[in-house]
Amino acid sequence: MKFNTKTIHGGQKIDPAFNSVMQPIYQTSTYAQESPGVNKGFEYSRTHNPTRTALQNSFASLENAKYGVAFSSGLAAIDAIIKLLKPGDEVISTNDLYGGTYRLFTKIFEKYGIKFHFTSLHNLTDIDSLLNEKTKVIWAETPTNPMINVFDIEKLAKISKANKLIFVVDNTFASPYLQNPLELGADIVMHSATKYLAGHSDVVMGALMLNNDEIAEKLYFIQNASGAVPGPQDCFLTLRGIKTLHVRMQRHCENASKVAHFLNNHSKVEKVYWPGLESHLNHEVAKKQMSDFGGMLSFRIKDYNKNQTIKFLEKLHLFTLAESLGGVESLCGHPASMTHASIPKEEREKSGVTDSLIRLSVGIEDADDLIDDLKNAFL
Ligand code: P1T
Repeated sequence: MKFNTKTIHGGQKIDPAFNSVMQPIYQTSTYAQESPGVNKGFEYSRTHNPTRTALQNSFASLENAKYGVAFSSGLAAIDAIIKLLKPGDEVISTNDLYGGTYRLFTKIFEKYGIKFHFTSLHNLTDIDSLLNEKTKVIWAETPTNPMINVFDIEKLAKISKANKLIFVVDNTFASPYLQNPLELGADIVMHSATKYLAGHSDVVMGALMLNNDEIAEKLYFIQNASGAVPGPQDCFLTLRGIKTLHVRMQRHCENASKVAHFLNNHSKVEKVYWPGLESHLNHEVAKKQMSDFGGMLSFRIKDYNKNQTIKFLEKLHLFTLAESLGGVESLCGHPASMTHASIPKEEREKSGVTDSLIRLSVGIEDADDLIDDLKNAFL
């Protein structure tokens, strides 16, 4: 099955109860048993729910994975992965990553004795210098949030394999439409399905996809034992969103390209971060591992300070000032005071998240209207 068919049919079956074409919302916490332990495979909805099972099958199909695991948010999915570790274990992570992921690592898991090293994953010798017998995981986002850096997944996978590590790729910004990290050697793919997968800014959801039987068994155990599971209504909404992922992504990429080129040619713009631009530091890697360049971009306006940057954002109308990304509507954000506020200033500035950085999630409206909105904000 090709990707554009998988979004609609991947892992899906006609529901046996009434042959409904769409997956029903099984809004139930529990299931009648004929006798203790004798049931139709469902006992309690924290453990299994048919709507969630259908979604997990869709997740797996999108990343060509054997297993899909659904969580109540992207962060809950990340939390489950780190729970595979034990005190003393170490993680090498990119230093350019979603602020909430950084907060979870440093404010929650460091307390339990897990050590996180934040470094630029571009420099493979930096990784070498951090590797030791306690290292268990390499954690990469690509493209990164919010600097839109692109890391070479195959190269990182090689290092990870050579050192018997678990290599995790947060694939939220690309979506499975643009890249499939498992095929490039990653062990676990993670998504904030809140974003492109669900696609309509109406649900919070996390996803893990993987092929390894042993790790999958542990993650399903953690999913049930820790209990951060999504409800059936949210599973339904995500399944419904996924059915149009390919057409939405195509338009996100087209519109982002137009917006990126407009900004790149604007006399007041200092720098645009979008991997489709030849000037992007990792343009060649992006061309190699992504089928297009995505709907997320960041930029800076020449000589703007924090106040001027925020005023610019306030002047936008079609780009709504909001957290999140990946929905059909365009959003804009100020990472330094919004999505990345939980990273200390000194730390975030090392990766370029300064007060003048603006992040755009380019939606699927008419690109001319989006560009007009930006033009007006420059006036
Ligand atoms: O919000 P949640 O579904 O829990 O996902 C967390 C998450 C994980 N990874 C990446 C790359 C993300 O961007 C996010 C969430 N990000 C935002 C809310 C944001 O505006 O960047």
